Amino acid sequence: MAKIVNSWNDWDPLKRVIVGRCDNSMIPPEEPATSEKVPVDSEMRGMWGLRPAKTVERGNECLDNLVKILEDRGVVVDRPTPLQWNQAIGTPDFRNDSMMTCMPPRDILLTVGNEIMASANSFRCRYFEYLAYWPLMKQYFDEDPDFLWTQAPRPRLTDASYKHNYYDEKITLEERLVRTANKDFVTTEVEPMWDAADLMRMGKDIFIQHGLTTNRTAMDWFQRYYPEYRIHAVNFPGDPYPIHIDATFVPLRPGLIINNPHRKLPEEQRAIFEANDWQIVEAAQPAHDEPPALCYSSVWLSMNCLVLDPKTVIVEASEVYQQEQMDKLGMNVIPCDLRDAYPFGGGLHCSTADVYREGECLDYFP
Ligand code: ABU
Repeated sequence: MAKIVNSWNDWDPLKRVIVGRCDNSMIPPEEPATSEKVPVDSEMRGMWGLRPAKTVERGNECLDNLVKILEDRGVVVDRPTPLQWNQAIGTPDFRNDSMMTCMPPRDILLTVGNEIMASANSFRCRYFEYLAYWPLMKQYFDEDPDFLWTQAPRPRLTDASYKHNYYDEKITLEERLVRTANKDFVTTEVEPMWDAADLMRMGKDIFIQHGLTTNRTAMDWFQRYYPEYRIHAVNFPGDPYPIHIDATFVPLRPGLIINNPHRKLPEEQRAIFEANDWQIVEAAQPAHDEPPALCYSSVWLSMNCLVLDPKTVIVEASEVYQQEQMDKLGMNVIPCDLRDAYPFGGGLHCSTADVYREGECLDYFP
C-alpha cells in the first residue's frame, strides 16, 4: 500500500492535489453569515439561484486547463463528485434553501501531515459540501494505511452562532475597518467555526486568520487538538472583509512571504518572522480594478497562487504584475488562465487542496 497523503506546508514539491469543479454551483440565499460577505454595492446582493450555465461551463474549462498544466508536470489530480447543490437542506437546528458548490476545496479540506480534516464552516449553505470529497477520502483511506480521515466537530449553526444584523445596509467601509481592527466579526464564540482557507500551515507552526469565517474558539480547539504544534492567531486590520488568508499572506518558499499591501500583518505579529530572518514582501498590485461578475472575492486573488515547489509557481495568466514580481523574486512562473473560475470561489490556491507534497514537518521558527 502506498503513501497517498502527506503535506506540511504550501511550498514543498506538489505531487498530488484536488482541483474543484463548478458543476451545479449556486449563488446561495442570504443567511446570517453570508450577507456580510457580499459587498453592499455588489450585483449579487439580494439574488440567489443556480449560476448561469455558460459561466459554469467556462469555469470548468478554466479548472480543466489547470488540471492539464498540473498533469503535464507529473502531478496527480483528483476531482470531487459534485452534488445537486440546489437542494434545500436541514438539520435539527436550521433549514437553508440551497447549498453552494464544490469550489473551492481549500475552504473545506485541511491537510496536516497524513491527515485530511473536513472543516467546520460557518455558512449554513456549506454544511454538506464535504460530501463531494467523501469518495476521494474513502479512496485514500483504502489505499493509504496511514491516512487519517477526520471531521472537525460539526457546528450547530443555530441563531446563537451569529451576531444578527451585524452589518446593516448603510455601514461604511470605514466602519467595517473599525470592526476588523476591533476583531469584531459576524460569528459568536458559542462553538468552533472555521474555513480551512483561514489556516496557513508552516510545519510546526499553524497561523490562523481571525475574521468573518473563523473564530477564536476554533483556534483554542486547534491548540488542544494539535498540542505538538504552535497555533498563532493572526489578523489583518486593513481588510474590510477578512475571509481566508490566501489572498493576504502567502508563503512562496521557506524565508519568503508576500503580504497584501492593504492588509499588512501588524508589527507585533511580524516579530516571529523577522526573528527567524523571513522576508515579508509587499505583493504586486492586481492587474484588474474589479473582480469578474458575480464574484465573492476581491481583486487580490492576483496573489492567490499555487506554489509547485520552492522555485516554481502557477500565477493567473492576466496577473502580469504579480507574474513579474514572482519572476524577480526568483520563481519560475507558469501562467494559467483561471479568472473565469474566480466567481465560483477563488483563485489558484483556493481551487485546490493539497494531498501530497514531498517533505516533512520542520520547525521554521525555532
Ligand atoms: N477566498 C479568498 C478570498 C480573499 C479575498 O477576497 O481577498
